[in-house]
Amino acid sequence: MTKVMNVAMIGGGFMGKAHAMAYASMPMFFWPAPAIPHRKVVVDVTDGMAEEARERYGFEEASSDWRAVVHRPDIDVVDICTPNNVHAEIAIAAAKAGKHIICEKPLARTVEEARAMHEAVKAAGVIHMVAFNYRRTPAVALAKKYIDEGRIGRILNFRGTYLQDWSADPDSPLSWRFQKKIAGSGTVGDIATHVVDLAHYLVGPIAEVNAITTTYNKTRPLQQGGVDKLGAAEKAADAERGEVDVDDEVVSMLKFEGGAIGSLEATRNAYGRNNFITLEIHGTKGSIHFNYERRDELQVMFADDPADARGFRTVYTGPAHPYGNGLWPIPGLGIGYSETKIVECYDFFSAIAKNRQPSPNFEDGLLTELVADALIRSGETGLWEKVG
Ligand code: SOE
Repeated sequence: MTKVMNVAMIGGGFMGKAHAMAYASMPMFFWPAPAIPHRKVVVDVTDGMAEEARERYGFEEASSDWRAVVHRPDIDVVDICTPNNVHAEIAIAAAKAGKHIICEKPLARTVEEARAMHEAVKAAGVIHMVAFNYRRTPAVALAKKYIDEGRIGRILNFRGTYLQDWSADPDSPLSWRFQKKIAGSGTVGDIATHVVDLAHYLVGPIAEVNAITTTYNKTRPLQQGGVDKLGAAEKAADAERGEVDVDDEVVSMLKFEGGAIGSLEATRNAYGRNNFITLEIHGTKGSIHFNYERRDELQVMFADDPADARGFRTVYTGPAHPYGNGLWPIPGLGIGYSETKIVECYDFFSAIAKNRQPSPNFEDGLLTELVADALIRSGETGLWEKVG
């Protein structure tokens, strides 16, 4: 019999939906499953919200008291899907209670919080993961495989973008994502960290950054209710406005510890771009290009192809590629956001089953936080800033 593990999920918003769906689906894709995640308790801010999340996401119980829930002896895994301001407090309590932890990104608001979280999970000896899900796109994992096999040679250059437009309208509401005390930073923590995680995964640690950060919309309409609706939020041009005290956009040059150079751009103000995560990597033997909006595909160019066939080819990921044994049996059937979360769930429970830390874990999350901190510092000083 496959082991059943009880999950307490804290937060029933967008990420709660994504994680609950992955708990239900993971064993349907990856069989034999490393464990059956049982949706035991969902926690939200009020009893009413928790009960709604329970009914909707298929949990057995609902609660509005995360402190009581993380201490329950029947809980094996604590899943943190809350805004960033409570990641540290919940993770540290869950670690002390001996629970395995998966935490939404970014790991924390600050380096200090991330460090404390890392110390807590190390001391507790639990399994820990940060939910940077885009690594789990099969095409990105295939890029990693080609790089590890040396098929594009030594990496010279990395170009990464993450462009969205859900906050381009100055009258979209002041959600928690625009408030430093809750989010820690703006675009830097929210989406540039995804690019940093991908850069660390594919190329290696970033050593120095030289960034420009800017805030286009210094005020936004105050939001009614706490639920973050992102692009679906209603505009309220006439409402009272509050201050935005985080960055809207970051553009940076990068130096990697291994000698590669590169760049990163992230914004939520790029009209026409939705979830435009692109990666281009040039090596001494070839190049790789990925665009999340065409996420079934990896573009790859091998420099030793015959002269009359040189150029980028398109590989459609499928059974021959990473995670292909669990996902769909024919290339091109369609990889979606859900699949990245299902794969993430599979890797997390596999790590628990093997008692081996997955990647990215809290140590990787701390390294990403150190880069985010350097980006913010560099945005203020206008200078190259070292990571760490
Ligand atoms: C908003 O920019 C957001 O929801 C991010 O917080 C997620 O991490 C990203 O994957 C989708 O966009």
